[in-house]
Order: sequence, then structure tokens, then C-alpha cells
Amino acid sequence: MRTRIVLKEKNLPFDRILLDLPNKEQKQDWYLALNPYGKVPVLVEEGAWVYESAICNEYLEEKYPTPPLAPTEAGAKAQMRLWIEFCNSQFVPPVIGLVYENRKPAAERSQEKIDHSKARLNELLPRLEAQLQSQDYLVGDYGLADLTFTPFLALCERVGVDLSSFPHTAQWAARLKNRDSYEEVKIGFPA
Ligand SMILES: N[C@@H](CCC(=O)N[C@@H](CS)C(=O)NCC(=O)O)C(=O)O
Repeated sequence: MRTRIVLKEKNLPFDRILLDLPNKEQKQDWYLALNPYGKVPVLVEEGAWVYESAICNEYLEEKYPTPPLAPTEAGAKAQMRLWIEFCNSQFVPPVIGLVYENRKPAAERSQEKIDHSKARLNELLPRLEAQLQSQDYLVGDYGLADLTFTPFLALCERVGVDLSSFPHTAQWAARLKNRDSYEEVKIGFPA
């Protein structure tokens, strides 16, 4: 989704090839040759193939810089990468933890795991809230740092993460989810 958001923002045509993840198509040899991690996405273009959504997105930004989705100044670019890293290494795991528990039948859910993931998010959200106190987006204009969070903010809403104590983050999440690019890619996003 994060790479498709970039493709949409840049108005780039693409074909989407879906893999059967539950049946582990992503672990077949032909796919492992494209991405040794056996995960989606892989971006394939004549002359290049790239995996890891953050790397796909920077590739697209460098190859198709208009409209820009990243700052060009080195310090700001480093800040952008730090937010992407924060998203992937800190923010995503508790959100995924909540999604897994939420998918189980109610009787099999672990309240302890749910509480643990929500507590972890409540430790992380103040960092976003502080950053968004005086600006609409994480680093300058809307860009790769923000859109890296978009699908996971949408998941937060679905699994009942309460953002009411983080009003700037809640408004930012609403702005991100309201973009046309997200509207177009979210179709088919599993609950
Ligand atoms: N860090 C990777 C994460 C990719 C990832 O976890 N993809 C999931 C789907 S959203 C996947 O392929 N899961 C199947 C699997 O792990 O076998 C990225 O951002 O590209």
C-alpha cells in the first residue's frame, strides 16, 4: 500500500500483480529470486527491481521527482528517514500485534497482549504528537515519512486505538486518510 500510494501521488501507471500470501506464493523460488525476504512488495521496472517499501519509495522519488515527496536538504532528508525507521521498527509491531489479536475469535483473544500493544503505542504516540504540535506533516510538506504511517494509522482506527489524547496526531491521521491516493489504494484493504 505504501508504494502504491507513492505511485498514485506521482500519477505513475503500473500493473499490480497480487500474490496469494496465505498460500505462501511469496516463499516460492521464483519470488525469492526477486525478494530474498519473501515479502511484498517488489517493484519491477525495466532495468530495475527493488524490494522493501521504503527503498521502493525512495527509488521512485529519485527516478520520478515530480511532484516531490521528499526534502532535498540533507538534514531534512535524514529526519525523513528517521521517521520511516521509527515507523517500521517501533510503531508497526504493536499495531500488527493488535491486528493479529483482533482477527482471532473473541474468546481466543489475549487481553494481556492487547493491553501490552496499546500501552506500547501510548508510549510512542507522544513523539508523533510533539512533532505535529506545530506542523501539519512530519518533515515539511506531505511526503514519504507521512505516507509510511498511513496504512498503520488506518489499522489503529480499526482495532480501536484511541487517539483522543493525541489531537494533532488524530488530525494528521485524518488528513493522510483523506488523500485521493489513499482513497484509491485502500480498496480491498482487509479488515
Ligand atoms: N519491511 C517490509 C515489510 C513487508 C511485509 O511485511 N509485507 C507483508 C505484507 S504487508 C508480507 O509480505 N507478508 C507475508 C510474509 O511475511 O510471508 C516492507 O516495508 O516492504
